[in-house]
Amino acid sequence: MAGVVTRGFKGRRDPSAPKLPPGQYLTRDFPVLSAGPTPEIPLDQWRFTITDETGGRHAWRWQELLDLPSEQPTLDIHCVTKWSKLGTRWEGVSLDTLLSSVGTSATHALVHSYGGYSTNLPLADLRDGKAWIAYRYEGEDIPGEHGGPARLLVPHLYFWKSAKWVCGIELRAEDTPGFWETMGYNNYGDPWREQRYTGD
Ligand SMILES: Nc1nc2c(c(=O)[nH]1)N[C@H]1C(S)=C(S)[C@@H](COP(=O)(O)O)O[C@H]1N2
Ligand SMILES: [Mo]
Repeated sequence: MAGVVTRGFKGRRDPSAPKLPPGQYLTRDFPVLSAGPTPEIPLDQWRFTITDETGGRHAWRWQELLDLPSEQPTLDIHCVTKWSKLGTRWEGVSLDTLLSSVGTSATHALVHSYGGYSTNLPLADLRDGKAWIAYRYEGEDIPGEHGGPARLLVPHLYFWKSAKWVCGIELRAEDTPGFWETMGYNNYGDPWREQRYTGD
């Protein structure tokens, strides 16, 4: 499993590797895909909480998130509805930074959003420079419709894993499917293996 993730991840740093996963087309605009209305989150009430498998809570307020060291990744994103967008520029905090203060032996993560959305993935897919809590897009605050004030970015998986309006991550000893994963979408969602639906 770890070998497969590593191979796919390194493959996209190779300039000769294809940039578009199978079945995807390129788009220049930025479609909005939301399963519900855009929630309003006043920044003085905003929290991001990591809950570990023993119930321990690690929470950051808005200013505490901004005070952490940030990164400016440039990412290719791939929606399961087949659009891909290359070279999007973001700013945010690596999950490695957030998880460094959290001792855990959990294997899975269930990500939660303001508004009720959720999505699941192996905890390993949030580590080693593969995931961020982002708060800037192309040099501006992330627009509300695209997940502002802050969203998860996990660009090596289909974009439904990149929870908009993220409010927390539950670390778990077992895997628990999220919103789309209970509705027939693939549990893992690797675009390079075209894992769109259950059974792919
Ligand atoms: N909270 C929340 N996050 C979400 C979604 C959603 O409906 N709610 N949609 C997902 C899907 S299917 C995609 S393709 C991307 C879309 O992000 P965008 O609207 O910024 O393009 O957000 C993902 N994150
Ligand atoms: Mo999507």
